[in-house]
Amino acid sequence: MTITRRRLLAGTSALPLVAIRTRPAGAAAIVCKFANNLPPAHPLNLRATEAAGRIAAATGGEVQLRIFPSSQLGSDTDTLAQLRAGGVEFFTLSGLILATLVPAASINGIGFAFNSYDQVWPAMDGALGGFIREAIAARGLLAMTKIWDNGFRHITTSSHPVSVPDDLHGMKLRVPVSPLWTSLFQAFGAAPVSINFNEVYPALQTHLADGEENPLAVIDAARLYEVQKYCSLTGHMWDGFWCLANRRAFARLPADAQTIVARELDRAALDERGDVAALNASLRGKLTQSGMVFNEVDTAPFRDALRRAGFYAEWRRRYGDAAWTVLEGAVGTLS
Ligand code: X2X
Repeated sequence: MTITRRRLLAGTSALPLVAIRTRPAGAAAIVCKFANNLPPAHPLNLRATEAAGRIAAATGGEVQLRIFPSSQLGSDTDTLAQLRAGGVEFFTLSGLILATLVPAASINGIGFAFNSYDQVWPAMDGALGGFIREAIAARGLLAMTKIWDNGFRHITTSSHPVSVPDDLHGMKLRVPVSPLWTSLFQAFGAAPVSINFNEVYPALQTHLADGEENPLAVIDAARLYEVQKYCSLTGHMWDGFWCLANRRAFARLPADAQTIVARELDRAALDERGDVAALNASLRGKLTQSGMVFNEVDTAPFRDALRRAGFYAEWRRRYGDAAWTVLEGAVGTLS
């Protein structure tokens, strides 16, 4: 590719000039792997790719983020281990899965805690998110300030719509690898099976699982509508991706590059939140055209089922009163 002078000017004119570094002649670029489990078409990958471009431009090419979508470097469980060991520098991971290492990080996934995004962002950008980020730091990982959106999760199945908790009874339901997810669906009487996302499509295709649950943006981007018929709008939890960095790798970046990387990843997170909100509002029509059958769900019987099963009491005990108070400060009294 030839870069003409015009292109060069067009490409850089939007950047604040103060942010541009020049790489010392001969200095090697620092290449960082940025891993995630989502398909390339998901807004998380589109916005991460944009951030990588801005970071390269603002560091004069010194810092290069290489994006690895679709669990190319391994399952979430494997990639978390690689992040800790330093083989992967950046990784966006659901707080609920991160909870296998940082138990507090699943707290936003308590069933029916959040009603809407109006509660989610003030909590996750405020006290609740701060509490979780401290717990993450205590386990040696660095979380960027802004959590990326996954979304409110809904249940899909190949067999029948879910309208009341009994519809889940005995259902082989794929859940991500996380104690909270297993506990939630056991409380409904389902038979949850823990499967990393990179194996979900074939697991549904072969009926290793008959159902799963995800936000509409994931159901669409991963083409789960090809192997699932019904989508029941339970919105049973809100889930987001912490943008995690290996602390030693991040500390090795030049100080001004650290500032640029953190700023641009947080900017990408905010852009991605906007994209996902728009998709969540529009995708029902597209997925219906692809053959999915949607139903609205009255969530009250589901909350009652959780209460009766002792779900809230159990998780309050597991997180501890201090954490539970921060959660209730954001969403009101639970249980
Ligand atoms: O594994 C999933 O279902 C996904 C893509 O939503 C998460 O990463 C939690």
